Amino acid sequence: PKKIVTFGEIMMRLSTPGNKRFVQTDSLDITYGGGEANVAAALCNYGMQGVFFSKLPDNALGQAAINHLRRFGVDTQFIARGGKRLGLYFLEPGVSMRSSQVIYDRADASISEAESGDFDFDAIFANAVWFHTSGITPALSDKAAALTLAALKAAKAKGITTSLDLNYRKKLWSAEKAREVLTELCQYVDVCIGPDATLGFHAGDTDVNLNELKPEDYKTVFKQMKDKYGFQYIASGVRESHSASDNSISALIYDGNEMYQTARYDVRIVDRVGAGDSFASGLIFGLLNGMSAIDAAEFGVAASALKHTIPGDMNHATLPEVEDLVKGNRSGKIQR
Ligand code: KDG
Repeated sequence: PKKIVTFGEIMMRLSTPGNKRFVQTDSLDITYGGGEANVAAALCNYGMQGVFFSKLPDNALGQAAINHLRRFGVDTQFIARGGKRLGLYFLEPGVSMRSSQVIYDRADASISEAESGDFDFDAIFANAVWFHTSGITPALSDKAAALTLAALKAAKAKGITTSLDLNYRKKLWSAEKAREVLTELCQYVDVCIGPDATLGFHAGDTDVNLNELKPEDYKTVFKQMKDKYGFQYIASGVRESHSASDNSISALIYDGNEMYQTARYDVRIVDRVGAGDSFASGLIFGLLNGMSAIDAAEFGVAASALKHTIPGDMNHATLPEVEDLVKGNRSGKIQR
């Protein structure tokens, strides 16, 4: 199978059961997730060799996060052990008119203190065909930002295709800092993913009001970004939120000439955390398997639609299920 490497943080997620609010719950459900870990897990589900590297504490909680990844068959051999702690995040899922709430408790997590000596990039990237990371990881600390840059450079030096999901997290850093750091990282990125392409990052470079951008206007922004950074593709999910329980989703992909929009799906939300990572992994899977840009984006958005129906950060949808949905064999798909 093709080897795809991802790098980032995996956290323990503690979520309230049964639509309870944080202030009323007496118990919390445990799972594990993190943008790039979610991508590695989904790619393993599609039969690829997903390798996730990070740093986790040398205690039972670090081991539990590794064991979770192993359920999917993720290759965890390059995860460094040590440092202070496992990052946590608390989730109060939203429903109807009540939005989801996220509280991070991830300061001083082992990955934020990791250094290049923790990782052997030659071994990690040997025989790999793709490297994926996100804008979450460089937001964790200056050290994590330096590692993200070093990993992207090492991957590019080996001729590996790279993708970055911008994944802007305003709770982790300011728009100014994000723009500064991501601008440098983007020099080493082939496939740029994320509607956040527009937020706090590119915003300073254009007079378009990005919050009011319509899909047809994205082409202008995507073209500017491609010209500036030389991306091969820029892709973005498009989400229309009807309530915390119902969304319509589709995606856009720009190849330097054409902008394509996928079919739209009306989804009832069971859990939408990781839906963007499902899009990214589907897109990567499609591009790696010879699909055209639009077909890869169609695969990604179908995978993302299915993720909305599955609890937890990681996508347990199978390859035949995603393919079936792309073919229109299930309800909820609205042709473009
Ligand atoms: O994309 C999903 C992630 O947001 C989730 O798994 C948690 O990595 C996470 C984060 O930093 O929010």
